Amino acid sequence: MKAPSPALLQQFAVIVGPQNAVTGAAELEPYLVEPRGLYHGSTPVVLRPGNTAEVSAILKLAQANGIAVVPQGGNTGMVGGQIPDASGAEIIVNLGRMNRIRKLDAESNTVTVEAGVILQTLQEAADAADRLFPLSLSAEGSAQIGGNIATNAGGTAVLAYGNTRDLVLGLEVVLANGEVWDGLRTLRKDNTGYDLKHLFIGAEGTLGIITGAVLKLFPKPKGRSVAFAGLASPHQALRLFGIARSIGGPNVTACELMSATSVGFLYRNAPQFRDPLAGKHAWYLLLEISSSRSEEEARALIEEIFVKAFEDGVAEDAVLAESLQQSKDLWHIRHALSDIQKAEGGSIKHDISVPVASMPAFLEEATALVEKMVPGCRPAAFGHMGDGNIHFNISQPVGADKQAYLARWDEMNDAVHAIASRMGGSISAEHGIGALKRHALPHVKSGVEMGLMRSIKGAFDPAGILNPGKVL
Ligand code: FAD
Ligand code: 2HG
Ligand code: ZN
Repeated sequence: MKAPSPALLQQFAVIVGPQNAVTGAAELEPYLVEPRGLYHGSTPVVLRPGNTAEVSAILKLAQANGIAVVPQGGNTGMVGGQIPDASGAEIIVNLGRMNRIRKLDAESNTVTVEAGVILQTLQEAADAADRLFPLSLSAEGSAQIGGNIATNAGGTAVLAYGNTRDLVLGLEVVLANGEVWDGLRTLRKDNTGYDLKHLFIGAEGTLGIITGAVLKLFPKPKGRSVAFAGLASPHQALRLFGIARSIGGPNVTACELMSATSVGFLYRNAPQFRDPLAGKHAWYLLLEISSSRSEEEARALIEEIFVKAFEDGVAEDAVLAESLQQSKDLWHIRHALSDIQKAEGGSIKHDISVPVASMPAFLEEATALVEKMVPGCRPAAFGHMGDGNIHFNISQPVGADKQAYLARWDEMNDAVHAIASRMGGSISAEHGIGALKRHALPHVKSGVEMGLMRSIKGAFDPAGILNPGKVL
């Protein structure tokens, strides 16, 4: 697509006000690189609109002039969807200034927000109203709710509350031609024609710019208990999860698996973290139990789970948090695992899901395969075991050349994805397709599915200005 002329850039700047049109090279830089450092884009301008009308005016002008627009939230996406290409022609629309919580209705258990509200801010607002907004992920201090919706983010509470898609009641979206769709409905039941919001959820900014949302709130649990267990294998982790589910049922609100290598990276590179267990174990499981009644009930359930786990020889050791601070510390270990991998050099990442019961077989087979492909590589898997979603990330061999190792990304991805696919799994459980996995999409979707997706894209964005080169 063509680059905007200086005169057109001026017109875009007038819409948001010159102070909200970022142009200097140093000021642009934070908008142009993403967390993995895999993509580094270029843009003439980042526009930071303050309201829906401004977003509408930007898209109207962009479509009329054939200018590509990359929507961006907190820039924490893992597949490069929020980064423009290297041409320097694409403009970024960052939603960060649209950060108002418009209405929190505790009685109806709904909250209406602008897209740029930071996830953690929303969690805190719900908490202050004695409610829970359950979406939780390690990047919650920066990720925006619009980005969460655009990626249908998963995170650590999917087991109990579902993906972001399950938390959305209504949306406000600016279409490619600048038209505003006001779908900010608060209803829990509404079977009136196609449910359009679901097309925008997970579309990664390719069908419209989300400017507002109505989200579900939940009763705040009265008690929470967190345990950190050491285990011999993913098979034992699966058995522990089974025990937890049979005793705790819907009270099991998180089940996160971590390999010894993944937590070892943390203790080695960030000494402020301490291993909560005395001995060494091959795998670790963080289990969270919530109770709508009391701390005592949550504690009693988790104790019952571990009595059974030790009786059955499933867990080798475990610590149960004795205080809120200890619970936070255990969670902190889990949340730090993604970032710390950078300290160990190049990491080739996977975000796969398989049926939960296939997780041990997947890990065994995939580990053997990558160790054969790159002798000395270090699988450092961790993830959302309760959802069958593992981040099967492989760090480079110690002392290897980082770029030479990363050059094997596609080859390793293809091999690992083939195993997941054979097991009926997905190559992107929660991070999306973006730019990173675009080439792989036609291999995991049928011709019928690709055709339908292209038709939808053509109907919503006939000029192809919205996030070109992403997803499709
Ligand atoms: P961005 O990164 O800015 O954008 C992501 C995509 O959404 C892009 O395609 C962009 O074009 C589009 N987009 C953004 N805002 C809008 C909008 N308003 N309208 C339309 N399109 C838009 N993800 C998980 O699912 N689960 C996890 O557990 C998880 N943990 C993470 C941990 C770390 C340390 C990091 C760095 C990332 C993690 N992620 C996780 C990935 C990321 O945080 C999520 O994808 C998040 O939902 C992205 O939100 P964002 O605001 O940063 O979006
Ligand atoms: C998490 O679960 C994120 O922490 C990040 O989804 C995963 O770094 C990763 O691959
Ligand atoms: Zn994750």
